Formats: sequence, structure tokens, C-alpha cells
Amino acid sequence: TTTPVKVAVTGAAGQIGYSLLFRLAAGDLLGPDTPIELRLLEITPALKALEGVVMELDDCAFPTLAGVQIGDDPTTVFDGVNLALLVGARPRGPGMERGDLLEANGGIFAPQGKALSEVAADDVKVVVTGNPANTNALIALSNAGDIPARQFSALTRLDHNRAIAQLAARLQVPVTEVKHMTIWGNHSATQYPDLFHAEVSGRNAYEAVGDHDWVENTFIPTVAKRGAAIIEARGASSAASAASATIDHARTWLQGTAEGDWVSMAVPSDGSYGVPEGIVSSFPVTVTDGEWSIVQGLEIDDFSRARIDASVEELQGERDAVQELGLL
Ligand code: NAX
Repeated sequence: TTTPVKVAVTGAAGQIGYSLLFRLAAGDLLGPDTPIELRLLEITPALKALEGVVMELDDCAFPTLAGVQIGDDPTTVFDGVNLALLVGARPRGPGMERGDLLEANGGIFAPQGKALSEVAADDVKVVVTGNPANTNALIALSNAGDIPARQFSALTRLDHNRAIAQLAARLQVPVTEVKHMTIWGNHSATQYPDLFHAEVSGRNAYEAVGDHDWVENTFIPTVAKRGAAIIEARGASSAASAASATIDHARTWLQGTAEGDWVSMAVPSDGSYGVPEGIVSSFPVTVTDGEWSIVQGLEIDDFSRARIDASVEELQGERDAVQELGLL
């Protein structure tokens, strides 16, 4: 028998959790032959709702679900985990300034980073979905003692998938024809979805579109503001798609990128493409043997440069704010 992989999910009683847990338990991350043990973290008032979700997980009788533990103490829930999906975060409430939001999330991600360093498996991989995702990942890794920074990343795969879907729809091709998509920068409205390096059926995507106005004034804002459009239509923020992207991100990190393709992941910058160290920014990455590397050598023209710089500047502003709050 295979030892179960221990996967922690925070914010497990939330909207994304309600989709994510069932996909994980069904084997969508690890496949049909690897049992999974779920470790679910919530705040105390949400534990009762989480018990209800666990009742539903039981009722699915998933063959790959080896066990479920729930709790409100990260040092208990994260014990021995191989993968931590940090979804739970503090949303911006009415009248909350950006500084208040960053501070509230620092109160979540600093102790979670510390708890992971104390009790998680040495090779734990940490994925931050909860917003502001890039900076929450920076806070977690800065408080995670001896866990190497490269074991932390933040989710821009939903933006990546949205960009693939928009491009495929425009060119009326299946999404599987799109390769080398890249989201640069922050998971926010400043993110830069890049068509200059993307390919459609082996052809440069920007050239295949052949319409700069569409790229600049339709494609980029549609991808960047898709979250708001979902809220407007659905009356709630993206949940199933965010869960699906979280699984895509983790699966790629564990199992590697497809031959001849790359994905977007927000990772601690090593200075590549002039993105300064000390922030978590989205790049094109390949993954081999569980280790990501930033794709090197892409040519960045002035149009792309300006957009990458703007998003990176926003990330540096977030970094400065959390540094002033003593969270790093
Ligand atoms: P919900 O508000 O439905 O659920 C969040 C859950 O987190 C709640 O149940 C809450 O009790 C829990 N929580 C709060 N503090 C916690 C703590 N300290 N420990 C454990 N659990 C805690 O939000 P949901 O729609 O599930 O979204 C979760 C997060 O994902 C939000 O921050 C959201 O902004 C972010 N998103 C990120 C996306 C991305 O692409 N990176 C896209 C989707 C989503 O907007």
C-alpha cells in the first residue's frame, strides 16, 4: 500500500474549499492510485460548517480519501503535511484601507508560515491562493524559518487559464492548441498576460491575432478584470475555477510541466527579467522533479516592459507596506 500524501487546506469551509476538497478527495491532484489525507484548517467559528463539509466528503465514499482531520490550530493541522494549500484569507471589508488588509492577512500568514516551519514535512510545498496572494506568500515564507523560499509560491494559474481561454475563443481553436502563455507580475488588475511569447498551433499568438487594439484594449483588461466580471454575473467571486486552478498549479509543481510547454507561477524572484529579489512575482516557469525554474532568455519589448514594471512596482509597494508593519 502507498503511504497517503498529506495535504493541508486552509479556509476549508469557504467557497473555494467547497469545490477544492471534493476534487482533491476524488484524486484529481494525485491520480487514482495515490491515497490522500486531508488536513483542514479553519477559524473556530467555521468549524461547525466544516464538520458538515466533512460529512459530505464521507458520503462520497471516495476510494482515494484515506482520512480527514480538521482543526483551528495550524501547528496541529499542518503536522507532517507534504503540500499546504493556503486558501483562507481575510477579504477586504467595508472601509478597510489597503494597509488594514495587509495587516489582517499578516496576522494569518505569519503564524501559518511559522507553524509550517515547525511541523510540516521538510519538503513541503506551499501554495498561496488567498489574496493578496503574492504578498501573503511573501509574508508566509519570511516567517517560515528554515524552509527554503523556493518551497513557496502563489497562484496566478487562474489568470493563466483565463488568458488561454480568451485567446482560444478569439481564434476559435481548442484550448489545447495554446502553449507558452505567461502571466507576469501580481495577481491583481496590474497583472500582464503576455501574447508575444504565446503560441497557437505552433504560431506566434500575437501575430495570429493580428490586431494590436484587441490585445491591448480587450484581451489584457478582460483577463485582468475577469474576477470582477464573475462577481458581477454570479453575485459571488470565482470559486470552482479558482479551485481548479489551484489543483492545476499544485499538480504541475508535483508532476512537472508538459514537454514543450510552460506555466505561470508566482515565485520568489531571483532577479530574472529585471524583477527585483524580495518579492513574489509571476513568471513563466517549467517544473522538473518537483523543482520550478524561471524560463530564461525571452525577449521583452517596450510594450511588455512597461506592463511588467507597473505590476512589479505594485508588488514592491505591497512589500514595503508589510515590511513597515513588521511582518517580514
Ligand atoms: P471565503 O470567504 O468563502 O472563504 C474563506 C475561508 O477562509 C472562510 O471560511 C474563513 O473562515 C477562512 N479563514 C479566514 N481566516 C482563516 C485562518 N486564519 N485560518 C484558516 N481559515 C481561515 O473565500 P473564498 O471565495 O473561498 O476565497 C478564498 C480566498 O481566495 C480569498 O482571499 C480570495 O480573494 C482568494 N482568491 C484568489 C484567487 C487567485 O487566483 N489567487 C481567485 C479566487 C479568489 O478570489
